[in-house]
Amino acid sequence: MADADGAGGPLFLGLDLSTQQLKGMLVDEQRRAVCEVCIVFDERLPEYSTASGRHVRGDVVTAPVLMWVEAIDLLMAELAATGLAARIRGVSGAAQQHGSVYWRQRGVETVRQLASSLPLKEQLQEAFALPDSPTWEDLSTSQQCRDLERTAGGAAALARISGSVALERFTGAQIAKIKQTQPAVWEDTARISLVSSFVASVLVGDIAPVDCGDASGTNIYDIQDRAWSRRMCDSIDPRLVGMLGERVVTADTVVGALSPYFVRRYGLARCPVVAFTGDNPSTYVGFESMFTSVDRSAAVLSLGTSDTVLFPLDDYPYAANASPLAMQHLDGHVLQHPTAARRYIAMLCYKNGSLAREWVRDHCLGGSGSCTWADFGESAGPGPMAPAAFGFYYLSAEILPRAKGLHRFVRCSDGDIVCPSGSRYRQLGSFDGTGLGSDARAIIESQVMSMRVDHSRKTAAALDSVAVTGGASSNRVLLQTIADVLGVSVFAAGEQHPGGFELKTPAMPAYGGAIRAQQQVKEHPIGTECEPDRSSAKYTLQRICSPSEHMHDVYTQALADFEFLRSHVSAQHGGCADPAGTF
Ligand code: XUL
Repeated sequence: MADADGAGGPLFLGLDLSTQQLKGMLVDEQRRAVCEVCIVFDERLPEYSTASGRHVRGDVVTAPVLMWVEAIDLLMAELAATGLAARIRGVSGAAQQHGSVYWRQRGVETVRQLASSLPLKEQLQEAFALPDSPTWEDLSTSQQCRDLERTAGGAAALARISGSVALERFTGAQIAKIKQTQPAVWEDTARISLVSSFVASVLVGDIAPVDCGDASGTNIYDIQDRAWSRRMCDSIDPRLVGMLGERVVTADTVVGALSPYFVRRYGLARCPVVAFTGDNPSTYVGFESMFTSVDRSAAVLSLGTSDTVLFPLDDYPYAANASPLAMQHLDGHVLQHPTAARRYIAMLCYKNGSLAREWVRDHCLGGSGSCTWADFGESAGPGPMAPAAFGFYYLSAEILPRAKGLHRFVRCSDGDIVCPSGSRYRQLGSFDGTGLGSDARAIIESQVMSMRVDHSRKTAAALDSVAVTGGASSNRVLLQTIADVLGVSVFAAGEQHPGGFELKTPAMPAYGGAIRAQQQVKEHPIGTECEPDRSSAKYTLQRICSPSEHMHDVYTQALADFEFLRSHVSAQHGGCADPAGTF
C-alpha cells in the first residue's frame, strides 16, 4: 500500500500526443501528479524538420508518423530512467483530435510482433502507407466537405448525424481526400487509426479501437447510433468501416495489455491499456474527476491561444425531437461524452483567444508594445461597457461565428444599425474620446458574451459553475468578467498544501488519461493496491471569483443587442447570417 507520498505504490501513466510534443504524466492513487516527462518534437527529433511539430505547406498541414513513433520510445526511455516505470499499473491518454494514420497490412502484422531488442522506428519504418499524417490544422479539404454534406442531405442533416457540419479538419474529409488524390496510398492502406487510437495501438501491439469521443470529430460517426455512419463511410469507400474498425468503444474501455515490447525493453508491468481519446474530451474527463456531484453541468473554459469551451449535455441537441433553436445554430461541435453513456459534450472553439487579447494589450492601450496585463486590467476597469458599446476582435478569421476584422459599435439615438430591441448603434473606428470604455473591456466582454450566446444555443440548461484552465486563467479582469457575464462562480484547479491552496492545473489531456487508467484498474484491481482516497486527492477545485448579481443583470439585458450585432458583423463578412444555411 502506498504511503502518504505514494512512495512505492502503484502509478498510472497518462500520455498526450499533442501538436508540438508527447507528454507523459505519472499519477498516484491519490491522483497526485508525481512525475512528468516531455518529448518536444522540434528539439528532440530535428531530423524530421518540423516547425512546432508539423509540416505546413499552405493549407496542407501534416506530421510525420515515424516522428511520433520515435517519440514514444524516447518517452518510455525517460520514464524508465526515473526508476518509476516498474510501478505503472495502467496506461491511457489523449492525442490531438482529427488526425489520421494509414497502416499497411505489413504494419499491422509488425506491430503485433515487435522485437524488444530493436527500436520501434526501425521496425515500423515500412508500416505506414502515408508517411505524413494529415492533422487538425489541415484546411485543404473544402471539396470533400461539400461532398459529405451532399451525401448527408445538407449541412444540417450532417450535423444531425455527426454532431457537426462538415469541417475541413475533421477526419472524414481528410480520409476522402487521401482516397481521391493518392490512390496508390489508398490501395496500400489496410487500417486507419485516429492519432489517439494510433498511440494506443502501438502500446498494445495491435490495432486498438477508436473511442467514441474522438470518433465524434470525424463527421462520419453517427452520434445517436453510437456507431460509424454506414451511409457516410460508404460514400467514401465501402471498405471504410472495416478499415476504421467496426467496434467503437467508450474511453474507459480496456483495449489490451501493454505490449511485451515495452515490458521487456523498459521494465514496465504488463498492465491494462485503456482506450485513448481526443485531447479535448480527455481534458473534460480530467476536470470531471475534480467535480463534486453538484458540478454536474460545470463548463470548462480553456483560455489559450484559442479559447475552447466544453460543457456537458444530457440530451443530444440535434435529435429529431430537440429544440429548433439548436438546429438553427449549428456552429460548434457536439461530441459523445467519452465515458458516460447517453451524455454528450458541446465543444466551442474560438480562434481569437489569447492572441487577440494580447494584440489589444499591445496595440490599443496607447503603449508601444510595452503594456502589461496589469495595464490591460486597469484599462478594462470594472465594467460593464455593454450595452453602451460593443467590440468584436476577429484578428484571424474567426470560425465561431464566421467573421473577420475589428468592429466597434456605440449606442446613439441617430445610429444607422437598428436592433430588434429598438436600440440604435453606430460603427466607429475607435473608442477614444467616447468616454464609454476601452478595447480591453470590449474584447473580454465580447469574448465571454459570445460563449454565453453559443452555450444557450446548445442547451436550455443553466450553467452552474465554470472551471478555467490555460495561460489566461490568471487574468483577474477576464475571470471576473466570466463570472459576471455567465452569472456563475469561477473555479480553478490547484493543490492543497498544509500552508494553503496553490493554483496549479495539471496538463489536463494527460491527467485525464491517467485518471481513466486509474479508474479502470480500481474497478478491475490487480494485486493488493489500496482504494484511492478521494479526500486527499492532490488536485481540487477552488472558487476564485464570484459573480456580481447587478453586473450579471446588466449583461443579461445587453445580450439581445450583442447577439444582433455579432450576426451583423458575421453577415458583413460573408459569414453565416442564417446559421441554418450551408456555409
Ligand atoms: C479541436 C481541435 C484542436 C485539436 C488540438 O477540434 O481541432 O483542439 O484537438 O490538439
